[in-house]
Amino acid sequence: MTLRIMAIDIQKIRGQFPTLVDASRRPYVFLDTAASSLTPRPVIEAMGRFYTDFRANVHRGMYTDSLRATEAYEAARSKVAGFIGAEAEEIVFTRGATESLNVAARGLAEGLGPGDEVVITIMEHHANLIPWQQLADRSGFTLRFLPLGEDFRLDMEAARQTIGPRTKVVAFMAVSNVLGTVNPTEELIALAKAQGAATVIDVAQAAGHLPLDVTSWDCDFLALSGHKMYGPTGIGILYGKRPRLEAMEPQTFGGDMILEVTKERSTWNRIPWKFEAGTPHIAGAIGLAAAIGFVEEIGIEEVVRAEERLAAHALERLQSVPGLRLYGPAGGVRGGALSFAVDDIHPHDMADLLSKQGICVRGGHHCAMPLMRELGIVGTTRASLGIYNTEQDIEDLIQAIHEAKRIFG
Ligand code: C6P
Repeated sequence: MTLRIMAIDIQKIRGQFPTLVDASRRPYVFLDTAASSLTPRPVIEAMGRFYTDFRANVHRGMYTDSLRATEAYEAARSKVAGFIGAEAEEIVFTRGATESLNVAARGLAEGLGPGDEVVITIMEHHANLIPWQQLADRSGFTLRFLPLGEDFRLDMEAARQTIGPRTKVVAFMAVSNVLGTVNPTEELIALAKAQGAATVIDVAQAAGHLPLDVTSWDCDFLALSGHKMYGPTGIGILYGKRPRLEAMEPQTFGGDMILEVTKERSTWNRIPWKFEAGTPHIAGAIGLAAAIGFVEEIGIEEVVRAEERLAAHALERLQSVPGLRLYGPAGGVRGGALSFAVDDIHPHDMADLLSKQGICVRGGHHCAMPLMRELGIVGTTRASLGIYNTEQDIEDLIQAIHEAKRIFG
């Protein structure tokens, strides 16, 4: 079945998502894709087929179901590779972006010590901050932060000053989960490469929303989660450039990641399997491949266009609410995370009042506490967009915010 119609048919897309078509849920307006997207039927069905048709472990059995499971699992790896412009061997399945970022950070920190610097941004999710903090404490390297400049975007002048000869790693998010800011990925990679520094890109909020191409970016590592791009929870990937992965020691030990084991010592399997100890999330990988298929059916360019249009509309509508402060770029290229505060209503109260009206948003610090401190706030209310959202969803949100204001008024 093809979902590609002249302009995309959002109603048809919505029909693919069980929770959106379940009338018993109404009112139900889902605006929390940045936390975790909804899952379309093709993904649920692909995972179901694994459990009903060929449920077996991978890389172990010689019987048909095990061979089918292995084939589907490795085909999923190839699908992910194609989606981001990589080779299949460069795709390591993980539990999600958090695990991927931890693995990349530990691997890169191996060679770092006092005098070396790792540069991240002030808007990072804790998943791309705490691993570096911990490793800096142990290894003695310095962690430096790129600040915000105008309109909640990175201060690139400061980036040019900060990324220098001591910089060994530049690790940053492509799109902010709080501000919706789209960071200048190519420019940051160029600054890092000019200093011979490694690059780690957190695309948790970009995957499924923007085109990704590790070959043209020429980055060293990239991390994403399946559940934010219409895939299942508990699965993600770490992309690592082949020589990087080959040079990196495995961090988890056990079955499947070895070549030869004696009582005294062990040798490692080839990449990517040396990083996948134990039985993997087979259904998750299959589901992730189906999610990529779902996005590709629509067409990533169409996704970008639809989300940009809706984000522009949402910004305009939000800014029409008296007393609403927006935390994020007010226009231009941006992602679908729309953070705001209204009067002095606490973000948790706002999220709760919206929830009572059937609107699903997130309130709080969004795992970005240093950013909140920088902004001088405890948190925001965040509405975030996915491919299934409509102008009606935005209208319902605006009405619900007015109602919350009235209750607090
Ligand atoms: N952000 C949010 O509500 P995991 O939890 O491993 O799938 O993803 C972590 C992560 C890493 N980077 C970015 C930019 C993210 O947005 C997230 C997850 C969710 O904003 C849950 S805290």
